[in-house]
Amino acid sequence: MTCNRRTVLKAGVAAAIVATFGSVGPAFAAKPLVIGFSQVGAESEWRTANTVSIKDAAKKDGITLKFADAQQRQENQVKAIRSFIAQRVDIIAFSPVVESGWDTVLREAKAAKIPVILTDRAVNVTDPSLYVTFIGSDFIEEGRLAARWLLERAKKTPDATFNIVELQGTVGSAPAIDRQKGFAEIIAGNPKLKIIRSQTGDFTRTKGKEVMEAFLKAEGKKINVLYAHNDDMAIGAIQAIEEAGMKPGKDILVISIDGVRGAFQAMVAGKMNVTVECNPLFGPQLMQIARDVAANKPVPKRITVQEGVFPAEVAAKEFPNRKY
Ligand code: GYE
Repeated sequence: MTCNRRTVLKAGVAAAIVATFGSVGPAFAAKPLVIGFSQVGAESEWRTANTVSIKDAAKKDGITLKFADAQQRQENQVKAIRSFIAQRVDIIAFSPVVESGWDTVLREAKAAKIPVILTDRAVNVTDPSLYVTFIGSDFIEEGRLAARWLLERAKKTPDATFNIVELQGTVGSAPAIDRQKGFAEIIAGNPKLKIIRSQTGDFTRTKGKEVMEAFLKAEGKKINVLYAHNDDMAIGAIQAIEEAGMKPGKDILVISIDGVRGAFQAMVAGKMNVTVECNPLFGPQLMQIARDVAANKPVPKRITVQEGVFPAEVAAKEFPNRKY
């Protein structure tokens, strides 16, 4: 008797669930996906936009995001990844601050059967099966595009030589290594274009300004071009150039990468000449890939983000369209 009543009751509850959710299966199966994400830090406008894009996309998709800020330190990222493994998240995603030194911790993730998605920056590992996929930009190509802009510009003044100072990104990071490589490849063998100083500014405004001050002290008016691996360093350097009594964008050409709003403002003000776009807004794409990986669907090993080049001439027109 009691047994029967319970059966009826159960059937009633199931019917109510079916009525509410359409079918019994998904209502019970819909456990939110949990992603552990280790971010590089908050070093630049680009990074801030990237963090917002990832957090917003997770929220919109009902994905639980465990977010850890590594403050530009690899050991913090290793700790965060180990804690994600201990918490048994469904997916680990991270933007590696530097390229090397990841084998051990990624082997631990693999042993725990937690798939790893790389975002933005690549790693140098001996076993590519340690991560499922990498979504990010082609940094070598960005460096090439920056140099090609300068080559075109140099054609306008065939007799001039261009002494270049380079502000590099974080030492050992994929964007610093590749942006240097791509740029060097294009100017190689051209006697008019010469890098006279190159030093890291760690992708920040403060360091960009400091290092540019040192460049100016050492080389002064010999400097014709600044090539910065990101906009924030370029914006810091612009201040240093102005404080040294020179005109950024005129006395010293300013070439940079990212395409953040601050760069567009600098171009509109005539203080920067060109920025090569590096798109940080891949949060929605990352969530889609995470869902595919969790569902065991095949995903490409390399997913490249599309981007453009924006010279100062188009800055005012493009500025209202910029989303970061
Ligand atoms: O260009 C820079 C940031 O890894 C692509 O990191 C990213 C770079 C970006 O700090 O602004």
